[in-house]
Amino acid sequence: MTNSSDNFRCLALSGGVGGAKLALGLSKVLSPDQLTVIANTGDDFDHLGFHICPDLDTVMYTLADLSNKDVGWGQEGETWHFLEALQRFEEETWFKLGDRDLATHVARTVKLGQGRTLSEVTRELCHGLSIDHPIIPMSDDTISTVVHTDSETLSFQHYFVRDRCEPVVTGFDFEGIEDAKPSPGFEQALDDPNLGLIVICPSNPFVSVDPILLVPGVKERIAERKVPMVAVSPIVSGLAIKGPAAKMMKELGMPQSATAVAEHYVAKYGEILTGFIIDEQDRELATLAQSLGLETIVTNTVMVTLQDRINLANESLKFAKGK
Ligand code: FO1
Repeated sequence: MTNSSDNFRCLALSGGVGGAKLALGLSKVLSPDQLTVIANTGDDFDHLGFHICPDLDTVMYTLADLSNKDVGWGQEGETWHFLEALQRFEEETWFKLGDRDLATHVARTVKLGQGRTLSEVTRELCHGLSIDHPIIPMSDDTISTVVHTDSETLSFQHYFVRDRCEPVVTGFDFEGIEDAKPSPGFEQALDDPNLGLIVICPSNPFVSVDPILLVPGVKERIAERKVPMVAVSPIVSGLAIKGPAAKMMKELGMPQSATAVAEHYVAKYGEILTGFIIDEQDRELATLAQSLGLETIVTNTVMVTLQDRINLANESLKFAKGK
């Protein structure tokens, strides 16, 4: 542990694959009492009778060292007997549910059906996977990301997986967000007197980070607390490390750069965002990010090895208050 102060707490906000990598790095340097990971639930959907929470599952599998490292989602060493058998009945098989992964969706769906909240169910799933660090949904209320495209409006997984992010995006909505509340664990973490840092993991700004920060009351709570908040750019050298972030930026008429990510965050969360981390390949953009009023660190953000994840976690922690 590099940050041994018992009364330091860090909150990491994460989407799927990229965010989970940094969450893993943070979990290697912070104890379960010091780190809480909040996952986006805007990607959640009901499919084939199951309630599926892709970002929660990706973070869980990553911290449990069960994740499929090639694609980032699902479990390592999967078999696909369920999906192959399902195909015979001409049911939808575009969303690849592996046999091991399926157990998570069955367990979640059964437990939710018994009346537990998503937070309670996620705690039980984490316990079953022997995960010590708290992984908490952003809300127990249903918030569904929809993608507006130049031809139609699509639910997130239809856009992302079924249509392979091919449609041209024109905007996003988070259905249900106006009436949603942060989950109890999210509220507790935001109110923790020892909260010393919020890390926005290198996740998609539009469909992973925005839904978390736009849950009513979250921005206001962060502003009241005056806790440093640092964002790690998911864009390196004009490309997204994973996923459609750069393609979305182009289609939304934005430059595809780390600075444009910083501008997006400053426009939306300027009063609460204090720091920005960009990759050393984008070193020349550091002064631009600084000119937006953000304390900026240039470091390696491309997380290939576990040590890369730990190094980036340690760089993020440099922004903490009261270390
Ligand atoms: N992503 C894909 O690109 N194709 C899939 O078939 C797929 C299946 C899948 C199953 C379970 C799960 O938890 C995630 C899955 N994902 C799949 C990933 C996921 O839909 C996206 O990566 C996230 O929603 C974006 O963060």
